[in-house]
Amino acid sequence: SSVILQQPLIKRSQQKRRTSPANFKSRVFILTHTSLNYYEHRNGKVRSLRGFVEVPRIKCVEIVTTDVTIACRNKYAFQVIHDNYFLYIFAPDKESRQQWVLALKEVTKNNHCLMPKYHPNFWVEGRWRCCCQTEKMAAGCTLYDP
Ligand code: 4IP
Ligand code: ZN
Repeated sequence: SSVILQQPLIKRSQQKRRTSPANFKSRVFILTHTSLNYYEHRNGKVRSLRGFVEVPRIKCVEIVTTDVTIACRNKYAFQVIHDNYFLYIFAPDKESRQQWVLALKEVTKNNHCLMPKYHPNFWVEGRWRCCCQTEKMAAGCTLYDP
């Protein structure tokens, strides 16, 4: 499948296990019509696939609006929600973030699993910063515009 967008961005670990660290990694993201893949970058070459999200599994793609301090050098956050995971990705500037969000919305617009509502802010210290709900999987508080 042909490449729609490719750029080094920073991602936060998705914390798939209770014991997962909440760390940030610089990865080369590649979007195609079928998946969003992220790779480790080595010696100026894109190498070793670290993870991927299949396009049909994506439920929501949106900017994160927050006052929370972002602990990595890229300050423009967006979210890719898939299955029960939240993939937070950090772009170096607003333009890059906008490009990624628009491209991801375009490839996912006909997905059957799109969420009616999402959380525009982060989950911090046991609650959603947007709506204060204390259940991580609680329904979103803001209408999703695909
Ligand atoms: C890893 O930390 C990396 O952040 C992984 O990111 C991440 O996987 C892991 O989270 C996390 O434990 P260490 O390298 O310090 O072990 P990457 O795959 O980009 O290397 P995700 O799922 O975010 O890709 P878990 O929760 O998946 O284990
Ligand atoms: Zn919320």
